[in-house]
Amino acid sequence: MKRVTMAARNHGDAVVEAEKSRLKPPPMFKVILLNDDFTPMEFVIAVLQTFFSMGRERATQIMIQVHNEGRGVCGIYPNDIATSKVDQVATFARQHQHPLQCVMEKT
Ligand code: TYC
Repeated sequence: MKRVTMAARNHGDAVVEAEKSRLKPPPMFKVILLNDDFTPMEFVIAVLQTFFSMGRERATQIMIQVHNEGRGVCGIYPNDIATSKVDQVATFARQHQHPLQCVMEKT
């Protein structure tokens, strides 16, 4: 593929040619929480705060959405990060004997 340079930009005195990246952005994956009838709401809020860096308000909104609609997106990440989040949630849920399920889906 032909190299393409972007418009010249002025950095103080120096004029530099920024080169357009020839790397494709990585495939991204939605991490999705699934509803069930048994996992306590407070546990789901704790999961969203702990593993998805949400504040209590946002975590509560997402938990309610999952409770009402059956599923909800917790975040969108590259493959390795998404896989790690799914594993962390599964491990944490198992430790507490809750049936909470978390899956990933290519965007
Ligand atoms: N439905 C659960 C309850 O009523 C709460 C819940 C919300 C469970 C979200 C899982 O991903 C979930 N206790």
